[in-house]
Amino acid sequence: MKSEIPKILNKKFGRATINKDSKKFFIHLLLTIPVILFLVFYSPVLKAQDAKNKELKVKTSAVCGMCKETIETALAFEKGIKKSNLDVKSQIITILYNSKKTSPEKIRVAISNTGYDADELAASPKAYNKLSACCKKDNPIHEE
Ligand SMILES: [Cu+2]
Repeated sequence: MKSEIPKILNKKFGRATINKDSKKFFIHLLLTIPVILFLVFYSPVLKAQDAKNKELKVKTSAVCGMCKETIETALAFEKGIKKSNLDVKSQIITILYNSKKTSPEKIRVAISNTGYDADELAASPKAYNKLSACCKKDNPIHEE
């Protein structure tokens, strides 16, 4: 009789641990499945988006922070442009765009239409004349 007590305890304890383990396993599975599904179904989508997104660098005639504002704001409203960042010191604007919705040519035209040169494309004279005096391209590159 004495030796049967540990056996019963063992059985109960054993079952308890199995239940705990299978619960843990089940929860683990529930958490893991969505992650796997996400990776399987979304990675091709993410890759496809990466293929569409391209980077373009354009040399502009921007000379100050106001120029940067003007160009970046105008480009934010352009179709297919996701991001743009102008470095005033180098006058180079880096643009992330969707190559299915726009093209480097269209982007350069958009920049020209804000009054700034875009690589070989000269600024639209009409827009250039509207720029404030500090933003004219004969100014040296300056702060603010
Ligand atoms: Cu300016």
